[in-house]
Formats: sequence, C-alpha cells, structure tokens
Amino acid sequence: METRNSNWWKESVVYQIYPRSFQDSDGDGQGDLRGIINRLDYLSTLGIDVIWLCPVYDSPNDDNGYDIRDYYRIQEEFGTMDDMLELISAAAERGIRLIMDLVANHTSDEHAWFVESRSAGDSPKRDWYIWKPGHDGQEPTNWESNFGGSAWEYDPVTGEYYLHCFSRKQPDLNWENPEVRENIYSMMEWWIDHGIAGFRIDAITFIKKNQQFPQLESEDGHRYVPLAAASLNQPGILDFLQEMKQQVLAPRNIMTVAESPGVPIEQIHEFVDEQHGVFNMIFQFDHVDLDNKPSAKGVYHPWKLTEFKHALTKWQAETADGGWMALFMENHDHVRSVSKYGHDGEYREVSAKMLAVYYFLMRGTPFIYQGQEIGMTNHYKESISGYRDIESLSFHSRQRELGKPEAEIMDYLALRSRDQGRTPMQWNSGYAAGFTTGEPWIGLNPDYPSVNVEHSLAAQNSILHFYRSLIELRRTHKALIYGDFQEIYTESEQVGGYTRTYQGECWTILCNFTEQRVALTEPLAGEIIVSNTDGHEAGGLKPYEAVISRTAADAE
Ligand code: TEU
Repeated sequence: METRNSNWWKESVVYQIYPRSFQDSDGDGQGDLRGIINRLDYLSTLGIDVIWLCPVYDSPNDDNGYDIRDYYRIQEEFGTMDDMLELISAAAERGIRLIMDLVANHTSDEHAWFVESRSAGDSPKRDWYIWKPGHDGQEPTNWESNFGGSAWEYDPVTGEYYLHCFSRKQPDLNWENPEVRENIYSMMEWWIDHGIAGFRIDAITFIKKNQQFPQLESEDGHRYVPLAAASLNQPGILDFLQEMKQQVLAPRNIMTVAESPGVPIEQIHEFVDEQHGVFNMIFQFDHVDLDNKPSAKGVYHPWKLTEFKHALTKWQAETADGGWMALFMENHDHVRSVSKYGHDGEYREVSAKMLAVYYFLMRGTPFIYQGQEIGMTNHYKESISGYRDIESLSFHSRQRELGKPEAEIMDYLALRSRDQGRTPMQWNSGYAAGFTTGEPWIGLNPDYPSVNVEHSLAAQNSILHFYRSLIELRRTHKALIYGDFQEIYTESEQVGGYTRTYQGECWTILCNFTEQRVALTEPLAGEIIVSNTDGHEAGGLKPYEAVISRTAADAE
C-alpha cells in the first residue's frame, strides 16, 4: 500500500473539470473522458496535483449530471467505465490524483431506487425518499426549491408528493433511513477501491430535513418560501456526517471537500476540525454570493471591496487554530472571476493575475476552475435561447410570469447565470476553439480567438504562466501553505493584503483591486519575489498590481 503524506491534501492544488465543457474527442459537441485523457499533459504542465471531476455518472442530464441515474455507471456521452479507470491511472502516471463529485442528497427520478419507491405506497423503497400527502389539494408544505417553484412534486401513481430541494427530476433521498445511508457509504467505498483519491461532496448541508415539516413564514406574501429554513444545515445533520466519517472517511487517507452552504462561521470547527470535524475542508460562498441575497433572488446587490475581503478573511481568522479552507474564485455554478472582481477589458491580464495572487496564497487548498488559468470571461447573451442551465431557464420563466421585462432578466443572468462558467474551454483559435469538431452543446464565448490555451502557452507573460509560477512558488515555500495568516489594509476599499509567517519568514501579499494607482501607507518590506506588472515602483501600486514580497521575520 502506498504511504502518503497525511497532509497531501493541504499541499495540493486542485483543478476543477466540468466534463461537458472541457474537451470533446468524438465530435458530438460534448466533452468526454477521452478528451480529458488527451489533455492530461496540459494539466501536468500547469503543475496541478488533483483533478476534481464534476459528475460523469449515468444521468438523464436534467441538471448536467447532478441528477444521477446509476452511481456505478458512466454516462454514455462521457465514455465507459474502462475510460474512467484509464483516466485515473493515466493521471496517476503524471502524479495527479482524482476526486469525484459525490451527489448523495438526491438521485435522478430515473434512478432504480426512485422508480421502485414511486411504484406503490407499500414499496420496500418507499421510505428511501420523502413522500407526504397534500392538504386540500395543496402541496404538503410551502417550501420553495432551490431552482424555484414548489419543492414538492405530485405523483399520480399514489396521489402523494415527493420532496426535491433542486429540480423535480432530483428527488431527495431520505437520510433518516439507515438503508439509504448504508447504500451511499458502500458506493463511496466502491469508488475509493477503484482508485479515486476522495470526494467533493455536493450540497451536503441539505441532507437533514426538519422532521416536523413545518409551514414556513412568508415575509413577502409569496406562496413559496426558500426551503433553507427547514432543510439547510438542520440540527442533527452532524449525526449523519459523523457516521459517514467513522464508516468511510476516517479509515482512509483521502481528500474530502464539502460544498456546504448554510454553515455559520461559528460552526466551522464541527465541520473541519482535524480531530473532531468531518471533512478536510469546506467551500463557503460568502464572497461569491455578496451580490445575491437569497431573500431577494433576482435583485443584484452591489458590494464593497471591504465586504468582499471580509467574506474571505473572517474564515481565515476562524480556522487559524485548526481547520482548513477550500480556496476558490470560480466554479461551475458561478460567473468568471475576472469579469466579476477584476476587469475583463483593457486590464484583463493584469487583473486576472492579481486575483490569482489574492486568493491563492491564503491558508487553505487552492482550486482553479477550468479556463480561469487563461482568464476566460463572461459573455453577455442577448436572448434566453443562448442559455442551457436549468436554474437560469427556470428563473427566466418565473420572472416572465411575474411580468419582469426581458432586458432586466437578461441583465441579471449576465451577472449571475451558472452558464457563464460553463461555456466550452478555449484551447485554440480554430473551429469551436478546439473544443469539438461538432456543434458545441452551448455557445462559445466569442473572445476565443484571443483568449485560448495555445496563445497562453506561447506568450511568456500570460496568465497561464503566471498560474504555473504561483503553483511552483507555493510548492517550494511551506510558509505559503502552513504560515499564519494576518490581514493587512483591512479598511482599504482599494487594496487587499495579508501576511503569511512561518519559521522566521514573513511573506507580504498586496493587491490593488482598482484601475487607479494607489499609494501604500507603509513601505513594502523585504525582497519582491513576484509582481504582475513590468516592475513595482516604491510607494504605490499600479492599476491591478499585485506584489509578493518576503522578509525574515526577525529582521523586522
Ligand atoms: O450546488 C448546490 C448548492 O448548494 C449551490 O447552488 C450553492 O448554494 C451555490 O453555489 C452558492 O452560491 C450543487 C452543484 O454545485 C450544482 O451544480 C447542482 O445543480 C446542485 O448541487 C444540485 O446537485
């Protein structure tokens, strides 16, 4: 048995692949496993250690694979189980580990468990899902699904309703049922035995439901109320998670990163404390959701830099004495970071590098989302016909029903739609950016002739090479992995910064988030190790400049 450094997941850099949009190898317009295998050398050049692969399991694709029909099969469009095993071993040959998405809050309504569950009120699997009778022709409760509309779907076979936190084709499993939990755990073990190095655990904070199934108070008079109050991070959830830890996670040296919206900062230790917590690390969403208050979905909220910084640094402070964070700026549910927090015009390159510096060297494991490393941008679509995402489409139809003008909906989707991060990976300036020889399943961002991997590899100063050097820097300096984190310039609306100190070294990270030159209140200490401009000028930061400097702590 291979012996692994037990901290390997702290020292790793993860690259997230959304397989449908990464690389097509057979011309059907959708990415696939063979496409990923063909691009492993690229990932190896980038220097990443781990791939997080979004779902590739058999699925009818109502939510692009997050609706799983069979946990033990690979979706035909993506390839076969042999391709999957080949991907795992071809990645391992390059020193790259692979973690998979674990979607255990729900299955597809086409999963055999659900087909059996819905077949009769006395089906042995009835209780594997959450079934309730309606009241006076109404749904059992007024809970609203995360994708809009009622969270209950009427099923004529038995005249009852089933619960779905996401789409109606994603019925929620009933975690109260021990057989359900056992089946999930053995599936996890099966995949670990097949060579994967861990899991990104999807929507895990939704698994526990308030067993009273209460009506929720509607503040704005709307018929449905977001179900979070009764189904997100509910008391008792940790009993399930601790059981999963004891049975599956703890005995194995794997990476676990939980997608856990709804965990308040005071509770972080219960999730990620190294002794008593459940997972290695979690994703928190405060920084990416500043512009979106769930209470008023569809209204874009402007935010200040101090709020953005605080949304990240408060978690750093809270985990300083134990615990670990997953660091990210983008994923398949969010828009492109250079467009949102940087500048996707004139300053695209410099601001993308600045953002990389800002989040990458915090205390935690950095995640890079495909295309982020070449500075892919958002694309404004004029019409709803350009969107594919179930959440965006359902948002559009509901807002139309409410009478919202089309242009306003388009403006909102441009800023929030999950499809912004799902346009095909841009490999070169040829047909369909080298993503496919067929018709891409979703339109490309038209900037691909200039924003693509081939250009980025050829240009010495590219964002891509900058990411490569950051990965290398983090690998060679343990201070950037294990060092203590201290925020500086906390009150600044222009500059974000922090220090990392470790065994006599102090690293300073400073980032200008604006298009203006900003004066520094204190001279920069130590030797400049990295700058994203043509040279740092003492006393200030150029537009979107980022600098990394190092000094011996005892020389201060
Ligand atoms: O997302 C679930 C989820 O909780 C997110 O919508 C989260 O609240 C949001 O990103 C915070 O801004 C996961 C998957 O990532 C998503 O793609 C799936 O659609 C969903 O689960 C259902 O499986």
